[in-house]
Amino acid sequence: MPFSSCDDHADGTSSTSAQRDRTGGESAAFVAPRRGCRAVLLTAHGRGALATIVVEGPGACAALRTCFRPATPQPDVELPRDRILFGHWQLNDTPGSASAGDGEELVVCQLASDRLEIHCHGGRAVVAQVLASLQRAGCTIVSSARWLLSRESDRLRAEAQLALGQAGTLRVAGVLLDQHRGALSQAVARIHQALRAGETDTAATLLRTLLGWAPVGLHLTRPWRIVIVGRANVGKSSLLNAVLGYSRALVHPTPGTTRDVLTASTAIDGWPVEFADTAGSRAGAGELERAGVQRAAEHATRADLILLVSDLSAPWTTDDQHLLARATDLPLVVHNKSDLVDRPPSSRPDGIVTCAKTAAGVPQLLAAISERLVPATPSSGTPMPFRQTHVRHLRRALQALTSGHRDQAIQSLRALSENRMNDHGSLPDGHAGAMR
Ligand SMILES: Nc1nc2c(ncn2[C@@H]2O[C@H](COP(=O)(O)OP(=O)(O)OP(=O)(O)O)[C@@H](O)[C@H]2O)c(=O)[nH]1
Ligand SMILES: [Mg+2]
Repeated sequence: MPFSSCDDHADGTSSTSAQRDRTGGESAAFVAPRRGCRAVLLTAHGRGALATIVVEGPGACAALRTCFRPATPQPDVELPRDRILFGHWQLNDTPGSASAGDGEELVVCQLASDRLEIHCHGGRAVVAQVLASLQRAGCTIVSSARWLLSRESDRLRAEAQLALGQAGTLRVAGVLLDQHRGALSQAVARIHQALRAGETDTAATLLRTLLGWAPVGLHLTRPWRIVIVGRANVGKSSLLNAVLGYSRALVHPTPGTTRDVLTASTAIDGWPVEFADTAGSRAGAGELERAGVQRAAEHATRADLILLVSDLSAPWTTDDQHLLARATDLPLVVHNKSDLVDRPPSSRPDGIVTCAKTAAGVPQLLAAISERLVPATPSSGTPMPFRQTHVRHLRRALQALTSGHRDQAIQSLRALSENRMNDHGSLPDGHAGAMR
């Protein structure tokens, strides 16, 4: 984004000198930084239909007025309260610049004397430029993470609100909403209470239950990765297409068709997943094909689930057996091309029988995948850790508890709920993009 965050200034002021406003309103040229006035993008980062920006603090209205012209002129600096005003936003007020005079139509609503909301198109460029002009008008651009944490005393709830911006499906959004409503905070408080009361067994049980949901919780903002492997020509790409319901991957009778890793996102039972189709292994493969197979193997090491596809009309070979043995966790075996055999041979490992050509067996395959990824369905309001930091602190607490260090366990839980950020105004672990 072309604007720079001024969060880190000790006095909370912006370092960017404003340029002259050519729209006839308050001049933004050399505007003194408005101490305490801040602007924050509330909607998720990235492209969207709409974006919402909050401007708040002393001088919020004056800052907004340097760029915004209501369609119906308003006499006062302050705009009428709680009224949605349509108008023009001067996007670039740098005299002589190629885009000087560019503008954007948007709506503004003044909610309090020092708090306004701007609703504009959600494209990255528009959002970046509106924020940049607010910065030129003296506002400090604050990350949504910093803003939320400064308003919300419950850190875990604030984090859930931020994570909601990354929810890929309604189902994961529902689980995150539960955490935002306090499910995780209350569970942590209960453990705390048990620890303080000396009920260490109860605390350990509660910790284990909470940690048991970590494999689901950690995927609420990141899809499960499913990697499709198998010998060449067994129907891996056909199966991917059958699962997706559209022709994503190239399919051909010639073995060695897929060379590179090809990914596609979808949802199974409302859980977000990313499939990766890979190059099939076979004897006599050339250098390029072997490089593809190597890449497939690397990808498989990062998988949450491996689908090992085999051809039911061909014998189960040592290559299939090798692929089965190499997978770190037990892969889900798929016996494809069922239409080519009258009766599935018995001398093969258990698996799902499919015909990628007709999509027969695909519903069963999806059910099996869902069962593997989320073995127990969380009921409404189930607390679950959804960030690596949560899992780390909970594990530490459990470890301390099982080694008889109750105080350390309490400390780890405190660290989990503490409302603290690092010096850069972001939360101190992964998901950096979302938390920025
Ligand atoms: N009869 C039948 N043919 C299938 C089935 N699935 C795939 N095929 C055919 O098998 C051939 C290979 O299919 P692909 O999906 O390209 O196989 P692949 O495993 O991705 O092959 P590589 O990319 O070369 O590793 C194509 O001619 C498909 O039409 C099936 O269930 N039944
Ligand atoms: Mg293929």
